[in-house]
Amino acid sequence: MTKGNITVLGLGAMGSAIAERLREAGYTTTVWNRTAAKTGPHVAAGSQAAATVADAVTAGEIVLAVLLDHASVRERLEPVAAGLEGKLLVNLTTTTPNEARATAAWAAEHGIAYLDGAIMAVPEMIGGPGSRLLYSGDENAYAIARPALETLGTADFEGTDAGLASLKDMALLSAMDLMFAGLIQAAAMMRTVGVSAADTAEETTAWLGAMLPHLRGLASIIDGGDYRTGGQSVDFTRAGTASLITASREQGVRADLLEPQGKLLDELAATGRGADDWPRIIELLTIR
Ligand code: FVH
Repeated sequence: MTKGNITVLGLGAMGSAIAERLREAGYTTTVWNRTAAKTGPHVAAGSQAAATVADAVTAGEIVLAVLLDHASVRERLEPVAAGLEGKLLVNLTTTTPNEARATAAWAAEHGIAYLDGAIMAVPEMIGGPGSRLLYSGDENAYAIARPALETLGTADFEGTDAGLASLKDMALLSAMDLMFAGLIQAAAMMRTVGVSAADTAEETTAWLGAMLPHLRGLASIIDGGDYRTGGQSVDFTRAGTASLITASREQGVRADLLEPQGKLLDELAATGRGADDWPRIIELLTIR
């Protein structure tokens, strides 16, 4: 028994994984891709291919956009706004929060129920236990689409501001990027004495694993808003960061990845905050 008609726009690595999962879950799927040849394997597996975006939009009650970026979504959807009227559009394309809000406003103008999504998974994870997707925007649309969306992974509704899913996505990806940059820095330093990146990755994995519980302690200082809790101070951390920068340079390795934190700590010390807990850095990050 089929469960409904879902259109997937975009058959890159992620769109393909999503279309495949929806088929497995019993949905009738219509697929469209700019490079039409990519629809072949999906048609062979049971999907229908649409020749145009307009045809694809007509076929689905729910339309999932899984394109490259905000510009490609708007380029493809704006010409078919009339066809989307009364339908439910879920945009799983990575965008900034303001891009998501702009698309939500555009959808509202055209009578399109809009959900913005952020995928916290890689294509191989879709439908598996570790896959998590965030949604924000039209709550009623979320309630309707939820059974289908839950086949892709854990579904979390973040709120009616369409930018919220993207904001959390960007925040978590920021944390991830800084962590991965940390491995690059460590590997650059260790290879100066012949240690492989693989060995440094093993050591880094163990070390960061041991440090992860400290995230909650830092968060509690930030949420408390009192930066005199007796935690690790700006002065202490500043000296430590200065040592990291010096050690890196002594090994002939640029310290560009470490320097930004050093600069922020210097700024706090220069304004008389040296004895404060070092997470006070967060107060400098707000652009005023
Ligand atoms: N892959 C991943 O691990 C990440 C996980 C987190 C979420 N992202 C986001 O998902 C969106 C799609 O990513 P993807 O992995 O499918 O990306 P690609 O394999 O590069 O496929 C891109 C598709 O977009 C089509 N496309 C590009 N430009 C246009 C355009 N101007 N008009 C219409 N379609 C366009 C492209 O078509 P084609 O090149 O095959 O003709 C692909 O279908 C993305 O936002 C990630 O950030 C994935």
